[in-house]
Amino acid sequence: MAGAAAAGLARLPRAVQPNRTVVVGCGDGCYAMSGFELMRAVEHDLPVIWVIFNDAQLKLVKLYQLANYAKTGLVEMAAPDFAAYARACGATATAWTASRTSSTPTESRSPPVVPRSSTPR
Ligand SMILES: Cc1ncc(C[n+]2csc(CCOP(=O)(O)OP(=O)(O)O)c2C)c(N)n1
Repeated sequence: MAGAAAAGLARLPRAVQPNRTVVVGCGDGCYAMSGFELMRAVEHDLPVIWVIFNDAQLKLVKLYQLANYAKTGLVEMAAPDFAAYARACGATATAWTASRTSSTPTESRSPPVVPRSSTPR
């Protein structure tokens, strides 16, 4: 799944198969645009696991800019506190991180799963 617009689909599989946990995979930019989805998940008490691919930029937008204008702007982002963002939307959230420092992925002790909303407000 890619794109903030697609994040809205997070609720659909849960509605069809209510006993299964929803896992959303998206970029950091798309996650930053998903506040309403987080709030809806909390409202309906839906546990959601977000796997956020954090490259600190809107890469797709950057590529379009380069393709059309041969330069880029306003596409780099400071990494926010993803779990704090989810908590601001009313979720109970915990963040784990996995990093890649070379061509070989290296995983930290915790799984790369971000945040889980499970407690109604
Ligand atoms: C609600 C919404 N607004 C704007 C867009 C346009 N859009 C498509 S990709 C993208 C940037 C995504 O950045 P990121 O999630 O960090 O992924 P990356 O391109 O870096 O892999 C944007 C703003 C969208 N898909 N959905």
